[in-house]
Amino acid sequence: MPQSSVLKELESRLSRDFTYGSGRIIGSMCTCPHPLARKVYTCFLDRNLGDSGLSPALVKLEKETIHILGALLSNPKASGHIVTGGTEANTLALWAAKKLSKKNQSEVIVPASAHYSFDKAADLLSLQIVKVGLNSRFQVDVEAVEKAVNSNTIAIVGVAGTTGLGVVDPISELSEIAVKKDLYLHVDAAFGGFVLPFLKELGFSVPDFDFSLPGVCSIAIDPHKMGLAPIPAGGILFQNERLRKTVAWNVSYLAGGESEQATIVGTRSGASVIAVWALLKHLGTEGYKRIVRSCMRLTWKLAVEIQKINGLDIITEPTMNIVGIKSEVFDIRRIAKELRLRKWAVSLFPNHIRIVVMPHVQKQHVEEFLEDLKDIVTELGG
Ligand code: 0PR
Repeated sequence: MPQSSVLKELESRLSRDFTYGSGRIIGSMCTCPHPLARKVYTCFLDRNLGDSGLSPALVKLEKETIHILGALLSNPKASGHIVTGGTEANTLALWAAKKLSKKNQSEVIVPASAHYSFDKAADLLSLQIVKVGLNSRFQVDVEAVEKAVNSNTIAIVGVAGTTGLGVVDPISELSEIAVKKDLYLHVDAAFGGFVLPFLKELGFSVPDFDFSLPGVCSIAIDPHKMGLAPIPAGGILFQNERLRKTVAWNVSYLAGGESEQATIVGTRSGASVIAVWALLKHLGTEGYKRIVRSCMRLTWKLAVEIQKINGLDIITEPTMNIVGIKSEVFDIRRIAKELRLRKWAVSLFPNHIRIVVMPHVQKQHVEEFLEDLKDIVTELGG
């Protein structure tokens, strides 16, 4: 096929899919990449950090990127990488914990609200996941975590911005347990990492969740969620270089000479790293603060309006730009089905619909969504 026909066919076939730009995807944690990131990414598509000897300048850029993210998370000395996403970041954390554990130890304690990537990682690494229940505020029950610790435990996971509701676990209490029991503590801030520090800067009270707590060994923070970076861009930060080294491999024969890899994948996108660096430099604290502020304003508006609809309620006050819609009256699956028929891409959890007010979701989209929601409830007899 000539190039023009290939392009035409792709354009026509893919135009049927949902796009962020339409504002109809309101249940996703990704968004339209920032125009600068898009530009930079396409300029450097050929760069491969798997053969790092070829690109010493790019290696330096990744170190700078990690340094900036580390500073954002209270530890400029953190060591880590830009990876493919939260799943790789969480897997690397459990891998490091496993490598540091004693022989035959295999249990990892995670909140019931933890992302399914921990189940995947545990399956791959032959670890056992021990799921602990939540308190009335949907945070992990710290007492239950302490009770679950035994001689077989290798790590504890806390979530700063849960997938379903954006809730922050009591990480400082988990840190105390980790220090007391000498356990690895990983914090999954894949979503919250690009929200919480800026909420704090905006004057909101944000609980400690990062390397300011002595027990925190690693943090997942994803630029391809609220960082506005193109997919794939996750982040894994270890408290120090020694911890990062536990998952490092030396490869001797590469074109760029001997190289070290501390990621799961070998060949990996240098363009992703360059795009994240560019965004951190361009947007900076002020830029991300503006983005978080505008998402939060719309989130609160949405939460208030949902509570005014007969038969609907929110699960909990939003901590970040995520709202959980529940109903005591209607079947929430039915409402999700009706919303999907009206071309809203919502996310459905067992007891609630999750709305994520990402930067591509604008005021008019929220208003249109609320209108449809009201119509649906009326049709269902509310
Ligand atoms: N940790 C947390 C707290 C997450 O919420 C997620 C994904 C991950 C880790 C894993 O991240 P990766 O998907 O980057 O590996 N959270 C979203 C979710 O499962 C991912 C997502 C993104 C889903 C966009 C849908 C979508 O359209 O809901």
